[in-house]
Amino acid sequence: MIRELTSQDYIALEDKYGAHNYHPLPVVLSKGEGVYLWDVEGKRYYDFLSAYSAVNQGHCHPRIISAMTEQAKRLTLTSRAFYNDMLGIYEKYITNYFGYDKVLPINTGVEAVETALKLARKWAYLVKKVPRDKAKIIFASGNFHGRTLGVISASVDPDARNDYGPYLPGIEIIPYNDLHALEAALQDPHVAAFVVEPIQGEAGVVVPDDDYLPGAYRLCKNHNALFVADEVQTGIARTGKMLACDYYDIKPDILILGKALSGGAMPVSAVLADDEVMLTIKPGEHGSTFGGNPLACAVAIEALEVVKDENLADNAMRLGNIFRDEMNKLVAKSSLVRLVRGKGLLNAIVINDKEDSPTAWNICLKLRDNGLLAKPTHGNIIRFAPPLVMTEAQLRECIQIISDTILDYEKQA
Ligand code: IF1
Repeated sequence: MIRELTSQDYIALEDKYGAHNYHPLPVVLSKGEGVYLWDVEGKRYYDFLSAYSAVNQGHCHPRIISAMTEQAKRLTLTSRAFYNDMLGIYEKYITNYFGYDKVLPINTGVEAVETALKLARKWAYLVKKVPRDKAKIIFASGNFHGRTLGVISASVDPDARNDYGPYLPGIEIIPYNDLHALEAALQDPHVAAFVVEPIQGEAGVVVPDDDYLPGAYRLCKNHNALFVADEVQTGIARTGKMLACDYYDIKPDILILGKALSGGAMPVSAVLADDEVMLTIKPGEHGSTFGGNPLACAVAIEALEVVKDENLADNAMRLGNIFRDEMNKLVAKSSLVRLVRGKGLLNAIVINDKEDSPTAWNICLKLRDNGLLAKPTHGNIIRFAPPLVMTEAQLRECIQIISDTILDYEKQA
């Protein structure tokens, strides 16, 4: 017997049979197209999360889905035990796109970060000549780079970290947006790399001072350490440039990409570097069954083509400026919203309430009721990151929804 399940049924299934490692907003989605999502009851929403910036190109972009299905019918996976007719084409395409000698293709964001850490250590021992097992990697406090044991060892977030010890050694955590702290940490001659998000996503879309990233890059150069940019979330047009680092004209020694590299169709990530770094890893020393699979290659090429052909970086820049201007008007009108910050279409509003109060969560429930999906993050902050294919008219409709919802909430509180 087939019977229609309701949202409540689907939620109950996840609750009973799935691990409880998430606390989703209660909405059950079954369809996506462009900037829109639909729940199982058929209600339509504007997506203001974009799967944490993975669907920059919009849900189910026809060109990406077409590239995916065409390739899926031909060849999906060979492993790297053999060559295939897509990988080299993709490697040439993406290295040319971002201006690097080489790429190491892998799957999830955190695997790409792990790859970067391994590369940095290899480079430290083989090129910089750091004594064996002494290499150190510097991270910024408030970072989010994923969920592996290696990466959470660099986290200061108790939720990500607690009761997972012992942690990876060879890590130093310094304050974000603090060049003096970085300069002090770089005095250690064993430093392999400094790993940084150009904008900290999980910390609540924290944009550093304008001189921070170029200053950090220069300090790394002066102290013979690699500058590693985690652009898993900020990259691929999200912040109004192809890369957030493009705002400062800096080219990271190691660039980490993920999420929107596939437009959200499947996990595809990449680590880009020049030969001096990339060739320190030799055959057999790193890899993954699915890394560089032909399906991922076809999808990633198309996803990157779409970003260029549809001028998504320019659109993100233009719409982002409108969004922050309008949110600043809301800040002036509402005592509930303390400030808006961000770059391009990676933005957040800070709610004027205690960090542990449920206000941001409750506002997100009201936004959902009013047809817009966003997610609160730590410290009473709501992240706003719609797909970059949004039109100005759609954005203005969304701004209206957000403003009305917040002013309404304030009246009732
Ligand atoms: C989750 C946050 C976003 C990332 C950066 C690497 C990764 C991420 C800069 C790892 C992943 C995600 C993962 C997701 C929540 C989410 C997130 F709220 F936790 F901080 F986007 F803002 N570097 N970020 O942001 O990529 O391995 O997941 O593919 O539920 O963990 P991944």
